[in-house]
Amino acid sequence: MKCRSCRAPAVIDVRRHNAGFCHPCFVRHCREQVERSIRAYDMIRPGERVLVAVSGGKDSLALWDILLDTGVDADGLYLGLGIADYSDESGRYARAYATKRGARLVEIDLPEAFGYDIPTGSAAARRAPCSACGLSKRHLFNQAALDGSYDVVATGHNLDDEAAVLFGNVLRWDLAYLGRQYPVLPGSHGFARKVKPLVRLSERETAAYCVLQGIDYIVDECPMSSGNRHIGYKEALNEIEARSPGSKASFYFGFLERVSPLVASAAEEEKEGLHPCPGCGSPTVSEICAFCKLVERAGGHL
Ligand code: Q46
Ligand code: ZN
Repeated sequence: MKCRSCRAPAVIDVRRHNAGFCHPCFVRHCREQVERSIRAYDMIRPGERVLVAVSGGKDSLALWDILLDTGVDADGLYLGLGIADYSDESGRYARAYATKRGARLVEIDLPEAFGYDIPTGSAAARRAPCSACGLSKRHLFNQAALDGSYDVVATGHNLDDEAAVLFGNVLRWDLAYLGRQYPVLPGSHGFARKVKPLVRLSERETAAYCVLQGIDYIVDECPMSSGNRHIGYKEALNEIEARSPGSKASFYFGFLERVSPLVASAAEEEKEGLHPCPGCGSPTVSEICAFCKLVERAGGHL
């Protein structure tokens, strides 16, 4: 197979685009896909400061790398979740990348700062590990962005992630979630803008990007991910994609273009009735916010 752009021997084929790429043209393809998303959804404006949520995995490191290479002012934020060896190792990859690039990595350690880790804290709070983890991440990434005067929080969600989340939301016809599922969530009082610049790249492309660019990342999955519903949705979509390449992209981008405008109001309604949490100041509709509730039940558990 030859490279679509320059006819040199291809190192990767992307069936969705019915194209092969050589190493330099593939790297350019990845950058172009990211820049295209940034422009199309007005994710990052010139001069803005970006905080990248870095897990040490392929997606977040590829994202950080592409943002730095395209001239975006991007620092990383690593959150220590206290998931035994997995956290130790993923932290090492995040730090090693930052050192290699001379980039700034902010670190927050959950056990140290809040007195709980995901395995014991989620059990104490009677929440599924991924639910306690997701809540902690959302809150702390946002808080760190506000504290550090960043304009934007960028996460490494890729096309496979977003298509799987969409699949789950459609299976349950969860209109509030569907209304919020968009590659950019605008900032508002107490919330930094959230963006997902990798939505035009698949998991396989971000992995290939890291391998070709010599970026070391944690390959192991989080040990708490078994039982995570999204894994099943991903497998189902992968089977469909194998039979008809491009299905995932048309499912997701068709939703963004044609359905998202119709359901956006479902999320708007939820915004009403927000007030600052007395514990942490984050906007919430409840008496105290979900994160403060989690810390109350899980914190000090170690
Ligand atoms: S880190 Fe956290 Fe994931 Fe592990 S506990 Fe679940 S949500 S699977 S992306
Ligand atoms: Zn709070």
